[in-house]
Amino acid sequence: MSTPLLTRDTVTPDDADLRVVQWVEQIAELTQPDAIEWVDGSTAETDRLTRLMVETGTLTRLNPEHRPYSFLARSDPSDVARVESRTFICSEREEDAGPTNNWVAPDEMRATLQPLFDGAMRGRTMYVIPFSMGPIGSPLAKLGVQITDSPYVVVSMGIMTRMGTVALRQITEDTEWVPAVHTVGAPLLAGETDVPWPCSDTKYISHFPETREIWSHGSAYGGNALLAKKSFALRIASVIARDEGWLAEHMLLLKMTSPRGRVFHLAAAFPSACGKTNLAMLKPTIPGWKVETIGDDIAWLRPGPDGRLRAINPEAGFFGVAPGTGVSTNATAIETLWGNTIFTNVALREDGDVWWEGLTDKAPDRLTDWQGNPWSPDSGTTAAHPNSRFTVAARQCPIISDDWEDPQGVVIDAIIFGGRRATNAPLVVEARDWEHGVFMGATVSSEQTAAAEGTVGELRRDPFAMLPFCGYNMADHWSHWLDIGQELRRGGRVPRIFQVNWFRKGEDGKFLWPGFGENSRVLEWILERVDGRVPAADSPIGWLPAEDGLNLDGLELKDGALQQLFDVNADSWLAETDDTQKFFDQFDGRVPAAVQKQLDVLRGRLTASKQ
Ligand code: OXD
Ligand code: MN
Repeated sequence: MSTPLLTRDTVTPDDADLRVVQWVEQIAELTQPDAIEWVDGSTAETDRLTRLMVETGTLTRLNPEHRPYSFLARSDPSDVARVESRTFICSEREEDAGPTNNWVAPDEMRATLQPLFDGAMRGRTMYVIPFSMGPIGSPLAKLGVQITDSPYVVVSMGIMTRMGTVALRQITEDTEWVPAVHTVGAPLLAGETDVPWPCSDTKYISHFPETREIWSHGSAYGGNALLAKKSFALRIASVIARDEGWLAEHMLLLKMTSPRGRVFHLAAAFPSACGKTNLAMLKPTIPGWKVETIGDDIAWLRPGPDGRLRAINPEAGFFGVAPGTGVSTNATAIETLWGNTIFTNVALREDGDVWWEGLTDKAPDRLTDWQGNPWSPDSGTTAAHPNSRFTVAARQCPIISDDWEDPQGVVIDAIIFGGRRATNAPLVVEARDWEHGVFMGATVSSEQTAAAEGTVGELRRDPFAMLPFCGYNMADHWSHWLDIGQELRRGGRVPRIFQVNWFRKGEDGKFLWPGFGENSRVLEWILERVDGRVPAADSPIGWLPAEDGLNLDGLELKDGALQQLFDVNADSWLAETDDTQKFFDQFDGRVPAAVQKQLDVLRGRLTASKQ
């Protein structure tokens, strides 16, 4: 079936795979755009789209003297974060989505979406974005094609993925590719003028794991709309990974070189807005160590032919949280943002540059806030939205690692799970073995941040930091991790697993640990453990640094802080194990026996420690 649109105006690339062309025709017929553009990924194209968006008011060009080739976007105030309550996993069977996902049967969801997508792109241009997650041609990479009616999404996808002709050429007759359809859900009637940030109150971010499709309606913000990121690289990829024997995880990747010159690679999972970008770009405060960045959000990990766990960053850019990223906290990120950056929902300075809370210690006297209103430090509001973002190419990072695009992936030496916990969780603890590590991942809990809608500060379970991102039953995800562990064990090279918490607070409500660059001390301990160079002390919850094990040279901690950072209070831990049991009970018997056993062993150890 072909539409007049395609035959009349559209330049369909000659080498486009027929399945892609037919799908594009089908979506055009459904959504009825005014025009169709196949995105080639060229600079000229980005240039044209950014000019267009400056004209329509979607983007403001920043002062090129301060921020060359950079733009500010202000979203609609109703469209500022991922909407987890509107995110759906539409597997055939409810139990395959599991209790931590919103489930709707695929037929029912299709019936709901059909009228919403019908004519949804009227008055707009439909863009076709072929993209590769992972270096082009890497055996670990995967392909997708996103259709969108938002030029902001096109330009952002161009930063976040390898987009355009290079990716389209990878799709041939037998290649698997994931189709992703996105509309802002705001058709324009003839003569109607557009708003700078079109969106709709009717939001659906829907995933069909069996058919590996994504359909998103109503939002143009971040993970709701840049479908390569959370929707593909985590939700759909986690399902593909389960079926193919690998892992798609919400993890940063970094390379560390020790003073002795040994190179390590780490993968670390943290819930959203817990400082992943800061950790990925850490400036060590301890002499001799070097940190280089590979990725700040997502890792795809697969046991390699040599039996070792290898990982790639499937993304090509950073979509980082701006507030809290500052000259004193993450100077590397600030350097990365020198230009070629899209800022969304930050404040605008009078000199045409940007500002957000935490960028500098002192706020400028006058700003325009993220909603376009005049702002001063007395306004009583934040100038930037707490979930305001920067979108920038990873290759602009001054400490990007030379192996960040290694098509074979980097070998992982250690895996870290973290959360934002005011109490209980120690600064660092090492798992006894892979199974114990899987238990640690399964029981991560963290205080909620502004990255998604919800009550900021509320403690919630966030297993593997994947709560909003696992495309299948979370308990099956733990079984899959156990299987991967077995495979790695057969190869004889199992990475060690650790849990960290930079956010523990003392009785005065203040953080006990300075964080940021000082976290290098914790990473040093982790890597010295991997290297077999430092002893550890047994505890009911795992291996803690032995007395004087952590390098605290030159660091002034408050009296008693160290003891509080590692305090294991058996009673509050036992209360937490009760809560964990309740959490496990939700999964109707799908929690793997090995994970349940870890909980029972932990309870036994805690009880014994009281005697
Ligand atoms: C992100 C998130 O944007 O986790 O990375 O919300
Ligand atoms: Mn994330």
